[in-house]
Amino acid sequence: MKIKEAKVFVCSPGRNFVTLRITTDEGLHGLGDATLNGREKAVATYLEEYCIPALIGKDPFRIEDIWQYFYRGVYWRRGSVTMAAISAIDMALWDIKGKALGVPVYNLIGGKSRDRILVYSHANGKTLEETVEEVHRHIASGFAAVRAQSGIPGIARTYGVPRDGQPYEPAHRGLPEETVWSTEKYLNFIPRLFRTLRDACGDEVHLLHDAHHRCTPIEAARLVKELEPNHLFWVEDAVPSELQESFRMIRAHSTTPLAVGEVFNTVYDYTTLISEQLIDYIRMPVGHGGGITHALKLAAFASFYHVRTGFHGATDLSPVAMMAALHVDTAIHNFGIQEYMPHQEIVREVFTADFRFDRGYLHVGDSPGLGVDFDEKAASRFPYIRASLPVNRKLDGTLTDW
Ligand code: GCO
Ligand code: MG
Repeated sequence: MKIKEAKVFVCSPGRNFVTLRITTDEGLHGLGDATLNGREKAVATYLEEYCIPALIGKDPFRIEDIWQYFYRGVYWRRGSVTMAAISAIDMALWDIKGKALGVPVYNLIGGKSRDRILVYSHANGKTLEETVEEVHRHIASGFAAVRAQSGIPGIARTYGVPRDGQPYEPAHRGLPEETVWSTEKYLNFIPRLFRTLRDACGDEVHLLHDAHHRCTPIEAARLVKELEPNHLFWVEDAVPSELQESFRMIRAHSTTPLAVGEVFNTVYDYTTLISEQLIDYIRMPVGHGGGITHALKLAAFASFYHVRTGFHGATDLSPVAMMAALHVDTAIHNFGIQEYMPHQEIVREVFTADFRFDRGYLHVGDSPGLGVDFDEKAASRFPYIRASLPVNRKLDGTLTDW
């Protein structure tokens, strides 16, 4: 079998998605997600200009070799654009192999290690009271694990809390909006929120929180220490994590479990964090970190250090990436939890994915390949719209992490 054609589609059913479709001379096709929120066209061009011409004629079964060809063979390795492109190619090849052999991808990568996949949902409110109410609502609708984000008194808008009538994930049309941030106000409020939540919701439910890269190492240490009595499942991205060594200080102060890495894209972003057991969960998106092939290697490396997975699953990844993550979640031994935000209804006009939600867990279907379809005609009704994530400034106007 040979790769005959590969095509990139950039569509915007509610938000932008970049989809790669690889077709073989035997008429099989595979799908990959190449969406990089706010930088969609960079990955689309990378694929069209540099990868697709080199893919034509290759044997789609040689997944590892093709991965190395686009990683090692390009010289300029790593980086979010390159790795998102490689991820899309990799997912599409696993999809093709599964379809060619008539098996779901999880059966190509070790088979089922579990029957169902624990997921966490996103609850948020503008105030403490609203957030508590929302967490209750999520528990009542069946979730066993809930991430809580809240508006902060004294700050107009914050990460994770949508404006009325808008879908949660903030990628707004055009250039970035500017928001204002105060870590001092945040740190004064969040421990109170989680004390209230734990009292109101009891001990059973898993509570999670995303600090979204906003603390300094010592601020992060204070945060996780003050949250410790409320037994969170994890605190995510406590600091901007380019400097892995920051976690030595954070770790020394608390037993609150730590999750890191939704902006990472290779194993090398994690070497210190994992080998020194400075974190508990890896967040690298399967769709940004070299696809299924590299996610399996990262998970294997993490497993030797008792670190588990908690792959990114926000709605800025398409259902193709979601399915790829679910197959990995199903097969690996050191799975921890999967982030799950249902896509807007309109996304289902373009993508259909073979999984179902049942009482806090996702169940992946047994369709051959990844179990996801893409409707090219429907996609053409939703043309690309430039969109950007916000830019964040401190109260005095200094640019800070969003
Ligand atoms: C999460 C993430 C997302 C990111 C988004 C950026 O934990 O789900 O922090 O909400 O902000 O993926 O595009
Ligand atoms: Mg996050």
